[in-house]
Amino acid sequence: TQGPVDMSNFRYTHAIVCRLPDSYKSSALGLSGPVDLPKARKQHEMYVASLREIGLDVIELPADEKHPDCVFVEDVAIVCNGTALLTKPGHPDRKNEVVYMREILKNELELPVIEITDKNATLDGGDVLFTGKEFFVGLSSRTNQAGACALASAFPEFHCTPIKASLSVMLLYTVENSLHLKTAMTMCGPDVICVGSTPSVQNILKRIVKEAMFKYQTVTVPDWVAANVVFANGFLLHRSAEDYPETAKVFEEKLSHWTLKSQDFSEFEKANGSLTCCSILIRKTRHL
Ligand code: CIR
Repeated sequence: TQGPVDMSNFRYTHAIVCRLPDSYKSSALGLSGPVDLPKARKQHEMYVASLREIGLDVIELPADEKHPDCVFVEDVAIVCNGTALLTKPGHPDRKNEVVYMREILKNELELPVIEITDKNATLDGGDVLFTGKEFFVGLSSRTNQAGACALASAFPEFHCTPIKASLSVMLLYTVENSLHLKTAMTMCGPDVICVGSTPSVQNILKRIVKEAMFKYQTVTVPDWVAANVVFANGFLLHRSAEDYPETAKVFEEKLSHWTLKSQDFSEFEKANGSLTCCSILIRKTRHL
């Protein structure tokens, strides 16, 4: 049996985001279609506004033209339990995104920052699913076993399980060369995993459930990309009915006990970006 629902690991005080550089339009990795930059900026503004409405102090990093993907801050650091782990981004073009992030985490947020020393390790934050009780790490084109080990040793208080992505999903994504575990599943409540209905994603979920230390419920949505939601402070930020009507319906039917906030995110999806990608959520117990 489960204990009482524990919300504490889904309460946050701060969020780090990064403004969108112009270079995103032409040079973001894995672009699948032409980006409407003004529309992307509007979507990002709405996203930041939502984070503020959720009650977060939002720290905005300036756009970094040299790093077209810098808007996807989730990949460069994992913050949990008051500690930050700076990652080793799996794509060479993104490695130096950690430089800005280190500075903010240390100097502005005054968090202890752990660096990965293993030269062979690669780790993208998008592959790290924290359930509030344990970690799952997707082994992907961006994240390797050594990266998963680095995560495990940075947060020894939590169990950490590496999960191999299934072949079909790998094939699907090798094209874009960007599979992140969290693109396909995220937490949509304490002990509740939101996941797409496609067989390949369900296959990954099965492995997670089998290896998990704790029990989880699931909410299944028809559009697997829209299973990526931000759950924070009792709010659920999800893809809009305009982007994914069928999935938005599921959220309204099954998750209306949270305050639902809907978000258009088409221009970020074009570069394999999802809702969680664009922020790092932090809980500071002590006020700055
Ligand atoms: C990349 O390929 O790195 C970016 N275009 C997309 C990163 C998405 N991040 C994420 O899923 N956490």
